[in-house]
Amino acid sequence: MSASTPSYEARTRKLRDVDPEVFGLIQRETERQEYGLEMIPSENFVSEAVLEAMGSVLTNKYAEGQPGKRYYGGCHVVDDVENLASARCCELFGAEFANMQPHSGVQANQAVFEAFLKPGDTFMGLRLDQGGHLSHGSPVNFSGMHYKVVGYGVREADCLIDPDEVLSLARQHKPKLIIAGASAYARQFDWKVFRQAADEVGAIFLADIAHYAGLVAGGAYPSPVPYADIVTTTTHKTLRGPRSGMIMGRAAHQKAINKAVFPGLQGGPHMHTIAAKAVMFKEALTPDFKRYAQQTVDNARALAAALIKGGLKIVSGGTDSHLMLVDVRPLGVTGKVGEETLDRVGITANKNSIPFDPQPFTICSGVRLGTPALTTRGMGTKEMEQVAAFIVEALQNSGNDAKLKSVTAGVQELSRKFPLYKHRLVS
Ligand code: DSN
Repeated sequence: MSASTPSYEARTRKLRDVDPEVFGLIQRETERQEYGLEMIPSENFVSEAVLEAMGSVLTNKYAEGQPGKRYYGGCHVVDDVENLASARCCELFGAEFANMQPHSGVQANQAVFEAFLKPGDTFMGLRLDQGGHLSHGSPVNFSGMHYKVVGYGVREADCLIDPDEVLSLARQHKPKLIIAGASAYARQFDWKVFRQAADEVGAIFLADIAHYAGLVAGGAYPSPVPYADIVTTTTHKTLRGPRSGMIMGRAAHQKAINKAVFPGLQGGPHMHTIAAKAVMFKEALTPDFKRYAQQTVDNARALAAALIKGGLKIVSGGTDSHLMLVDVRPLGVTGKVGEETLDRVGITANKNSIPFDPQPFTICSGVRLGTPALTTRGMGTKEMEQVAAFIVEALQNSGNDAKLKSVTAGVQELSRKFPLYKHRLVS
């Protein structure tokens, strides 16, 4: 086949020529990201190098199995890719082994259940309505459907996890697995308490650090690696990598985890994504990333303080991480109206239940905010005060179009000062 065959010609055309519709949609989304303020704490902006790895020819390769033990030929290059990613992961987190293959955080968690539990077994996790994650026992998720869930919560007085409750529930129910981790908990987990609870009842201790992974990597949040049997995480939140998952842990569990991921749950690993994870680890191993992690936390603290000054309430009174749960009721709105109002001014956030929320899940009394994406753009504590002022002004004027328009102009002006990508806004 020569370079002039129709097949070669068709295969090598640019996206904009092949599919102007999809090209246009990607353009629109690039502009939305570039000219708005992204404050969903589970979102971030990957580097152009990570994007490049994700868009590489590695997507063409099947590689079921483990490096060196594949079910396909031609895997010598992708073996090196996967080994490199795993080695960098272990170096970054100090883990004894790493499995790079889970396609997502939920699939990483599912593999842990498959490796250590049988359907009907009991496990403990933070309740979804108190900040936990879907895969930690929600009745509409595999974890809540196939296993017996014992949920722990936060104290009503200070909205902090109560170590005594964790220990006493473990003693009472003797779970096989205890999960520590959250989607909307701004404070530090005391990993030692979960280790103690697991040791007392012979349970596996799983730390799901999907939200905190980048902060842990950068030394801005305590690491569970010395305490947990297994650590799972997504790779696209504070860790700032491709949309995916991974598992780390103690060497004694490596075989069970590898088997649960493949052939237990998945087929071929996404080698282009694993390459992007390798790039992400390389970036996260730099002093620059350490600064990023600390700045993300500093920014969150500055934002929380400024929002409190503006009349809002922060669940648990503040944050030790990249996120905060804002009780928006003092400004006379619900979480739903809060999310919609912020969307209108170009600030992207999500409504979220607060602990002991009187509102249903569809309305909520809170909005969850985070600083990972804005910090990636280069914003600091000074900008956080400005962002807080936009948020307060928007929420105070949710029905006032003229005011919202002027906040939108401010949001766009600020975003333009912190350009996101150099090679992505091609028109
Ligand atoms: N959906 C993610 C979040 O936003 O926190 C958790 O998986």
